[in-house]
Amino acid sequence: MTTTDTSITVRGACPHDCPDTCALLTTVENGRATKVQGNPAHALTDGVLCTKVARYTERTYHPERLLQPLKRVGPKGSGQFEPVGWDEALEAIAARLQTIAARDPQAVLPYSYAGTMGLVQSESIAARFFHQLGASLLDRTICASAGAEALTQTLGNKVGMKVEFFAESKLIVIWGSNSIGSNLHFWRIAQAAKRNGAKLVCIDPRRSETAEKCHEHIALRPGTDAALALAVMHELIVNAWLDQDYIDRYTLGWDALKARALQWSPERAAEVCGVPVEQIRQLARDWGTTQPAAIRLNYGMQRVRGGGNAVRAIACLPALTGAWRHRAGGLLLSSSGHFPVRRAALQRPDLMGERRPRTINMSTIGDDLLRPASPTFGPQIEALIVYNSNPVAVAPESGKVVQGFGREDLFTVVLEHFQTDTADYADFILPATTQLEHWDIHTSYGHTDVLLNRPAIAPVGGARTNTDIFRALAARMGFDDPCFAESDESLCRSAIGDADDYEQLLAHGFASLPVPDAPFAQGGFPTPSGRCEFFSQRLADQGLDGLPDHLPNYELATPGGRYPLAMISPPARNFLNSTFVNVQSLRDIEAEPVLEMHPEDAAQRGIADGAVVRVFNDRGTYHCKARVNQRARPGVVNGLGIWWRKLGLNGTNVNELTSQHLTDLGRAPVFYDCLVEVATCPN
Ligand SMILES: Nc1nc2c(c(=O)[nH]1)N[C@H]1C(S)=C(S)[C@@H](COP(=O)(O)OP(=O)(O)OC[C@H]3O[C@@H](n4cnc5c(=O)[nH]c(N)nc54)[C@H](O)[C@@H]3O)O[C@H]1N2
Ligand SMILES: Nc1nc2c(c(=O)[nH]1)N[C@H]1C(S)=C(S)[C@@H](COP(=O)(O)OP(=O)(O)OC[C@H]3O[C@@H](n4cnc5c(=O)[nH]c(N)nc54)[C@H](O)[C@@H]3O)O[C@H]1N2
Ligand code: SF4
Ligand SMILES: [Mo]
Repeated sequence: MTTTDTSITVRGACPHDCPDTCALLTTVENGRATKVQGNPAHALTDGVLCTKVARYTERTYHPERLLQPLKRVGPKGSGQFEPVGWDEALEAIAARLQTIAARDPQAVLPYSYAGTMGLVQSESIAARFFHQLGASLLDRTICASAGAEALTQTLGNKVGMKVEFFAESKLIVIWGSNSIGSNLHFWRIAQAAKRNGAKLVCIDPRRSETAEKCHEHIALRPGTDAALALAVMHELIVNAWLDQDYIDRYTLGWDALKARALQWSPERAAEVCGVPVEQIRQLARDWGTTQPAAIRLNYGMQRVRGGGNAVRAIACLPALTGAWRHRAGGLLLSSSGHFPVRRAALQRPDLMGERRPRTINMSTIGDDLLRPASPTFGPQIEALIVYNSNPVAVAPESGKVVQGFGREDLFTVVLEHFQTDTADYADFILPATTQLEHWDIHTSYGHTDVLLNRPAIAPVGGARTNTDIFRALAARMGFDDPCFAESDESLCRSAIGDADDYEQLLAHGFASLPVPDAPFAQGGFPTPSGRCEFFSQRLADQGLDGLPDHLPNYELATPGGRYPLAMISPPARNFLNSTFVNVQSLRDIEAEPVLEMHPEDAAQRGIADGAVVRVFNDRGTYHCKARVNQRARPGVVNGLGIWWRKLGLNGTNVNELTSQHLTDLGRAPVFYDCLVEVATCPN
């Protein structure tokens, strides 16, 4: 913290679900935050923030910020509330939870995700609270679990290249990621590489902001990445572009993978992927003949049925050419496995004692809220405590989600900054602090630095930290274990590393993990075999295919089918999932919910650019504006997300159309495996 005569500057960390985890500097004048900037001392942030967080004060002091607890007064979902005191709200919530828990605590379900990525304000006191109660456990699958499981089965953990070394790569393949929109600081590194002569290739069905700035764009059909990766392997084999020494020493299952890859000629893959065969050959030639070569894989490509297998196939490519030998070679999907987080100390699963509560998958919350009690399911869900998430907007098949949240007999508490689509369905809404108002500690999934977030300002209005709210509830429920009294600063101190590291965080705001420059130059993968596992015995033991393969999407267009268009719904650049949709200046940039369509698909349906259209399938209907342009490839429409339903054109968003199917690995949702039809909308 630095002080001048008129203002102080406080070091923090961006809390959002973004791989960049930027270091923040907040200027505070007379107790009010006046500016949020990137910290120039943190190399990866380099003083630069995205447009969203550069406007953080607008969000923090938003006129609609929740400032006091609210109690429902109208019918469920009507959004009618009246203010109540904290004591009244906490008493009522504790009493209701106690009544339900007396029958079966598993009827209570926490629902949270990454509204904040902070280790303290996400799963620390909250997790302790639900563990002590014996509530159902939540499988947090909504974003990354297919890729995470796939990476773990192949490389051994969520580990990979250090992001800064992409600057030295000669070939960068950006695979299933719109870096400019969702990983801005990586894009800055890729630009540095480009200036040094690197070739950039983007693999994405959408001609994204990133794709149009790369040397090559491979606009494949959604869900066909494994076929592409296998065909690249085919070419590496037939052209002898392999590092056989690396394969022999540091990999497992090459003979079997080789046999599989030889079934995937570029011609066969071209047919499946819907791209020119020469583009596949060129990708293989680039990958096979350039060093150092690196893949920036991201989660966008794993939101389909075969997402896990696709990540497995792609994660094999660096080992085949020995790319890992160089610090600027290899692959990065997530770096989160590098961080030695003391999760058990933070979350205290031991508080469950002998109890083994059931686990509910957050990605099927629609179906699960509508499920009656049964011997296989257990008790009906009677209470839901939502924090750091907006499931009514972000979970798949919203029709079901809304129906579930609309159950008059369901008791719902939502901890929030704003009255989101989810908060509309609450019985009680509790106002939570933002990152400028609380302590936290942050790891990252896009780099290998730890960051400390200090509060810059006092809580706005009557807001309280998530931790404080769960501490207060614990006290009212009679949970007297001393762990419920632990302070946020103490939690920050004990979350990662040792005391010296924490002193450095206090002094500088960030610290780098001691990760080797080229972690797998000589193998040493954290798998059971210590090798890069092309073949996974662990998967085979579960009765699954031990080798990666192409699994076609659940929803594949067929000639004459009712829903001929594949819809993907990647994020709009100026929103972060559903966060920021209510910030006027950012919503003004996005203007309105849009569906990008290729001119041929639009012409066939008589749809003009700018027309309001109806996007529909058997699950529901979504109205938005058509943007007819070349960002969409033929046969694929891009419904940019994730709008608040109530700020959309007909009170729905893209998730009205998505399904609750799950991925091959990791039980994740398949947001981008979704067929629709589009028609003009009679006004
Ligand atoms: N501005 C902004 N930044 C964000 C987010 C946000 O909402 N807005 N969200 C954050 C979160 S939660 C996450 S998980 C990360 C996600 O970060 P990324 O994984 O980089 O995700 P996206 O930017 O969504 O990019 C996904 C890209 O994948 C493409 N895609 C869709 N289907 C396929 C496919 O089958 N194959 C291939 N190859 N590509 C496909 C989409 O068109 C899109 O351009 O971004 C984070 N950063
Ligand atoms: N169709 C479609 N659906 C998708 C995706 C997609 O690409 N397409 N992406 C998916 C992905 S990758 C993800 S990660 C999920 C994201 O799903 P969520 O994690 O639910 O993300 P957000 O929509 O950003 O909602 C986070 C909420 O947490 C609140 N919040 C932030 N900080 C705090 C805090 O400190 N305390 C409390 N109490 N609340 C806080 C914010 O105000 C915000 O309303 O959505 C998924 N849904
Ligand atoms: S959202 Fe991402 S790019 Fe924007 S400030 Fe946060 S970490 Fe940085
Ligand atoms: Mo995500």
